[in-house]
Amino acid sequence: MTALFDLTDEQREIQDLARRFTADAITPHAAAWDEKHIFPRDTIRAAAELGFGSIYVSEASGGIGLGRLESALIMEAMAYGCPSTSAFISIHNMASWMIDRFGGEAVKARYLPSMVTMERIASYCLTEPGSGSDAAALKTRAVRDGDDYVVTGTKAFISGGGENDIYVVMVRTGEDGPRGISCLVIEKDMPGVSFGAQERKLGWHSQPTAQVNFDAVRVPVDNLVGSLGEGFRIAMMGLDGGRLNIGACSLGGAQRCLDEAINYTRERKQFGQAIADFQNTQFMLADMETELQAARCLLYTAAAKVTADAPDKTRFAAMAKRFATDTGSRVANDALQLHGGYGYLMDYPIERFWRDLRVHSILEGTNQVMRMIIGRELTRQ
Ligand code: FAD
Ligand code: 2MC
Repeated sequence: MTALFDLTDEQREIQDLARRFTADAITPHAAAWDEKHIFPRDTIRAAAELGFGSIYVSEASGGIGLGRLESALIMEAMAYGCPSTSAFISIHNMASWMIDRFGGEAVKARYLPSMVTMERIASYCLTEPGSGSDAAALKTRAVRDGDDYVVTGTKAFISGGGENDIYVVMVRTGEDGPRGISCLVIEKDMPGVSFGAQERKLGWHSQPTAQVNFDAVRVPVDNLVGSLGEGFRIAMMGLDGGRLNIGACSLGGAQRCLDEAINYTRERKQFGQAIADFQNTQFMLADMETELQAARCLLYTAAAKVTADAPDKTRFAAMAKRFATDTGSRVANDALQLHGGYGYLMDYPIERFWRDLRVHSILEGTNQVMRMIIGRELTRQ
């Protein structure tokens, strides 16, 4: 019976590999990346050498062809060192999968070989200044002219904006609403592509975020991913997986905070005893552990459903994202509280995790949007 609820040997090996990589290449540097706003391109490429840039890209396209649970395990392990860097790699995975799953042979051959190695890194561009939660209201327009689309518009909050080489962009090619949206691959160096200033953020300092502008950018027609009008569905299917990964990044970050809190409270003494011996401390740690385990169970179940293409996969991905990201932030907040004033200092890692995890309740669909997805499905006639 327990085998049903346990990881397989292969999954444990993948988890161990990701944990070793994190301990060697991420954890020792993450505080400096955060403080100095360093984008760790070399570490990201090293992750790609292990296949972590193409986790659920098919083997035929050069990926490692694993499922979404394995992806969650890898993201969770890397987030134990740096949630921001792990999430950045997740977004590249999402964009790569969209090209692999829906792209024609030409677009796959042009981009995927350099994407699986992360020699070229990809961004996912859905949000615009005037459309965030209401993503289907996007206005960036692509008009057919001969063998090109001419693209004009602006994407906001783009992770990797200005640094990445490839932009997987949702554009309007037809009517208003979701059915008039298509998906196009646009390169950084195409004439007419420009970037806004780097955003100044509360967290996620190890990765750039910027507005991306398209001013009459000519994009070859065969850079279309999927068919005309299919872009919104492709974008949403990408997010089913992205949301699992963001939830997994919260789990990994929160687990680190819990481990730090256990160590700290065992060593810190007040009123002549370790603060770990106060019942309040033990009750807080007990709740942190319990809620984290519950979130992990839901997230792994949702991941298995997305791999299996289960009919309720979108609802489960939304539930898991909502629950794991809210739980992760609560655990990080409690860990900070248990560190007292020291938790507020950059000498300890907690405040970085607290800042990095906070945005997971906002991006890849706010947690209110997650509730909308869940509620709509429950009440659909
Ligand atoms: P809004 O949609 O304006 O929402 C504001 C508030 O209103 C929220 O609390 C929201 O939940 C609430 N709200 C809105 N509609 C409803 C409703 N119907 N019912 C109840 N409440 C509602 N986007 C990309 O496309 N690519 C990226 O790479 C990317 N990276 C990001 C990186 C960072 C650091 C950040 C902060 C954002 C990033 N985003 C990216 C954008 C992100 O997905 C959006 O910020 C998010 O979807 C919310 O959109 P918004 O900011 O426009 O907020
Ligand atoms: N899989 C497949 N198809 C889907 C789908 C999914 N997960 N979700 C929706 N669709 C289809 C849906 O079936 C419908 O198809 P049809 O026209 O054939 O009936 C179509 O898409 C439109 O769906 P809705 O009617 O649900 O569209 P609506 O406009 O009401 O809103 C909502 C959908 C709110 C769920 C969507 O706009 C949304 O997810 N908003 C949040 C935006 C978001 O997550 N942004 C993240 C940006 S990326 C980021 O932040 C990063 C850090 C990378």
